[in-house]
Amino acid sequence: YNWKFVTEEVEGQVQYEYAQEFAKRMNEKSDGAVNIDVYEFGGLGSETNQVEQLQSGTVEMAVMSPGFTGNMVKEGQIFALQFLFPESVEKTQNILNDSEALNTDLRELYEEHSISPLSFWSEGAMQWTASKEISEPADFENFKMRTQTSPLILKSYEAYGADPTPMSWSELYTALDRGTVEGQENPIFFIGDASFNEVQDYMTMSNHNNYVAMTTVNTDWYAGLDEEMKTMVDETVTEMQDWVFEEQKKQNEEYLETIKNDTENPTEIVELSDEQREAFKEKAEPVRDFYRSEVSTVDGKVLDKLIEEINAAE
Ligand code: 6CS
Repeated sequence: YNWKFVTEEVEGQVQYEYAQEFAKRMNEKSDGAVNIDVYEFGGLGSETNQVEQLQSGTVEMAVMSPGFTGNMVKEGQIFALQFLFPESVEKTQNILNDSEALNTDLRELYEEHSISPLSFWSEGAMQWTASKEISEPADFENFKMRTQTSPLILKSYEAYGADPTPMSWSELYTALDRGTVEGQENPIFFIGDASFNEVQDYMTMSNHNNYVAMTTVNTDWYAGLDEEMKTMVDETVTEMQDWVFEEQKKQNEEYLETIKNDTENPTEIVELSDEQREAFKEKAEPVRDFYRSEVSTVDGKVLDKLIEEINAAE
């Protein structure tokens, strides 16, 4: 067996290291029968190109961010809703592992587009970096914010009064440097590894959302696997949930120190008070109704079920 596994990140970053570890485990378990080539981001095009490659079966496996599938799988934009999941990455990960709304209902909606998400996992809590201090919604007024391509992510920043622009992360460093955009959201490890802190002066510890990625396979290819191989894939996907939790935790902790200790390119860390966080939450809340009425193709059913699961978990 020779499979291709594409990721949206580069060597050292969580998605890429995940895919390498996955490949290693599959190779060992199959006594060398399964060889998976892991592709770094960039070699096969943009994040959106990679979605198309998985759908067509050019690649068998991909780590994919729902933030790049929103124009197609509307429901997947659920992850754009800010302050929905708990602030704790651990609690969020447990919900991602057990959620029927995601692992059954949302999965079926992706499968209509030949994408089978086998697991959902967090790459950490997201923070805002910016060219100015962001500590209340008014600071976002007309602020040029870079986002991924899902329309609901843009909508979420418009709710704060911002002026969002979707782009691939491959263009982001230069765009921040030139001021084409003034800020962005990502987990800390990614901000540090991609050096966005070099071209940003502030990082708000907003924890406004968890970054969620999916381990995906081409639906027809997966259905065609023999039972033994399918079981091996499924088991490895399950094992990897704990592995990736530890990996993101380590990387996010390490990069926070790196960013704090970078005296050459200092970044001011902005902590939000409960009141300040509440002000963002208030603005974010109505986006859920917009999701239910304008985005969802199933009357918000996946969201309502997920909210029940989140409430039960908390
Ligand atoms: O901001 C982005 O678009 C990128 N962020 C992460 C954490 N992974 C890949 C993604 O393309």
